[in-house]
Amino acid sequence: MSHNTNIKYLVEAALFAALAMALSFIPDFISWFSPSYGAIPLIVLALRRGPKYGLLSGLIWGLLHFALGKIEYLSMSQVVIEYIFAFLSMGLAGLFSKQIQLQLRQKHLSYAVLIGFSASFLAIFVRYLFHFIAGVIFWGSYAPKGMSAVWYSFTVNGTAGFLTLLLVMISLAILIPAQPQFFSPKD
Ligand code: 218
Repeated sequence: MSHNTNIKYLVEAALFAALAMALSFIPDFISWFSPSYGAIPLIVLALRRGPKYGLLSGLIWGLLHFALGKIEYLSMSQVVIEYIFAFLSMGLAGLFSKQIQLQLRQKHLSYAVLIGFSASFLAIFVRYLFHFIAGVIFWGSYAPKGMSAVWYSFTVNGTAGFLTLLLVMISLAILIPAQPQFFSPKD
């Protein structure tokens, strides 16, 4: 890989993180159950460029929350779990990058979409597992009277994670067949 391509990949990772952050400003109509719209560009970038640039992009997306003051702060360890580890794990979708590109080169669009679904499931499951754990440890006192911290965190983060997965799967089912070359770039 030449020096120039490395710079190009870094710029793409930063651009897609910025796009994900911009989408994080969409107002939430259904309060805490809201899906994470930024997961769409982040997972697209991870599938396009692989785990290294995907994880970098996820990390930048998480760090942008600090720069723009969009942190829900309860404690130092809570913030590290929810804004570093959780957002970083979105890049795990990139582990499926080689597989999706193999299928796309062979024009197997349905297989490519299924691989995209698997990548999304992995990334979003791990991210919301972090939010679930943080929810049990740090957000339990916000549970309605009589509701356990585990059940409260599971319903809140399970719903948000499920809606995020649904949103990303619908997006990939449209984007991969429409723009296969974007997921399998020549350089
Ligand atoms: C029960 C509960 N409530 C709130 C949070 C915090 N949380 C949940 C999901 C996503 C994010 C990142 C910003 O969108 C945060 C901070 C929680 N973990 N659990």
